[in-house]
Amino acid sequence: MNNNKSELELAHLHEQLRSESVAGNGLINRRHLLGLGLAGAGSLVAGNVLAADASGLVIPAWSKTPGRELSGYGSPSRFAAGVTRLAPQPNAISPGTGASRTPLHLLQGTLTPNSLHFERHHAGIPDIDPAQHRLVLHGMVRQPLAFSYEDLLAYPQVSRTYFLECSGNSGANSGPTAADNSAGGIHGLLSCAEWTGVRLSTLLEEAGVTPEASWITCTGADAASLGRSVPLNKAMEDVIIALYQNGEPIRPEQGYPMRLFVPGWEGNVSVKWLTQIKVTDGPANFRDETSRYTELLPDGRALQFTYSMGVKSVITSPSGQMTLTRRGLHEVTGLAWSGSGAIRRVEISADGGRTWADAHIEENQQALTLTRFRLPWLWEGGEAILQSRATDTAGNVQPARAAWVAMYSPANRYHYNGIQSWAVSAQGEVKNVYA
Ligand SMILES: Nc1nc2c(c(=O)[nH]1)N[C@H]1C(S)=C(S)[C@@H](COP(=O)(O)O)O[C@H]1N2
Ligand SMILES: [Mo]
Repeated sequence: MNNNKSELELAHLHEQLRSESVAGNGLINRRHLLGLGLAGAGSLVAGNVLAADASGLVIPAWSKTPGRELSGYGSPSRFAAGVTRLAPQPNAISPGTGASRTPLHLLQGTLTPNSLHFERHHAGIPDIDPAQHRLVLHGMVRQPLAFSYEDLLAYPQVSRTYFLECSGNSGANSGPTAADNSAGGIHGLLSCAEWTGVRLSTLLEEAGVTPEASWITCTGADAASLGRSVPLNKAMEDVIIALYQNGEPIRPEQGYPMRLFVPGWEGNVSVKWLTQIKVTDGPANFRDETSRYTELLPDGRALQFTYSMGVKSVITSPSGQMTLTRRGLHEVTGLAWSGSGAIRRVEISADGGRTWADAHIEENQQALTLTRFRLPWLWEGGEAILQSRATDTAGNVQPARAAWVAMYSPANRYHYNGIQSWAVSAQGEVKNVYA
């Protein structure tokens, strides 16, 4: 291989790219990059021009003998064994209580594999026998009903793709110092799946809600008896009793055999292992909507029933604790979402918010799901601060961290949706910073 030639060629391509920048510090026009064709883009990504040589033609061992047997339930390649949930040390008193996070920085696309869906349990995962489980619908209804799992499977079902986010997600970034952590470690109480189940409105209509009713209160069958209240209009609008997740029966971690799924709202409201729905004329004021999952304000008052998740985005690559090992072209990519609609726009900055460029997102994004964004970035070994800023179809714009912090008491950790800043050092090390 002729290295001089490749370096010259590379310098020429970088020059061309620089002339097509869309914002400061190396953000590149994506259409222009694609216009360079495979030769240009490919050599930039490889970092040099690859010359075909005989080593590429050697037949590897795995091509010479038949591979292993089939299996009943698939698992990832052993070479991808590091792609796991980020689980903390188990709680000594109650090992099933706590949270594990989705490794957002190790995944692509927008759907979370079921095995990597984040977990948040207040009293472990109950081992529920669907043949014995019941969902009771009672309270302000003409006819109370009790459904078995089999009963529910016989109802008409719908499939919808929705994100699920814990309102405690990203709470670390509301603290006084920026934690040294990965994108998943900070923001991984976020997942997205296709949920299939029965619309709650179907069951409420069958039971016959009485005119004075205005809320439902829902309880899980776990030892926490987690309960949450939901206004009746939301319950009738798009809430489902989810039975399947990405096509297979919902996992025990996610609420097997059934969970409430409340699209766009804080994860805590989507009661897992759902066993009771009571129709009422007011909220129950459960523990998780009074002492927890309320937002303390600077004046000491607290917000209650902050249901919808704010507009938000995070760059998943390059992101915290990664190291860029070569100079040249990289793709900045990440996820954006909102509880108030679809994502309309994501902007990216590589200079700490001084200049911004629109990232590429696919057209016609659906509401209440994850949106993947991408933008080419030419990193030539300088320092950078990468940020992303999302706007939703309702016109909400993701706030700067300082603007978010100013709205709440320093003690509040819920509903953090400030802009994430990743600092890139001249050595290519990427770190969480407050910018
Ligand atoms: N019954 C019950 N439902 C529950 C919980 C729980 O501990 N028990 N955790 C809640 C919280 S705080 C969140 S963020 C979501 C997490 O859902 P997941 O574990 O499927 O990701 O479930 C909610 N529903
Ligand atoms: Mo949560």
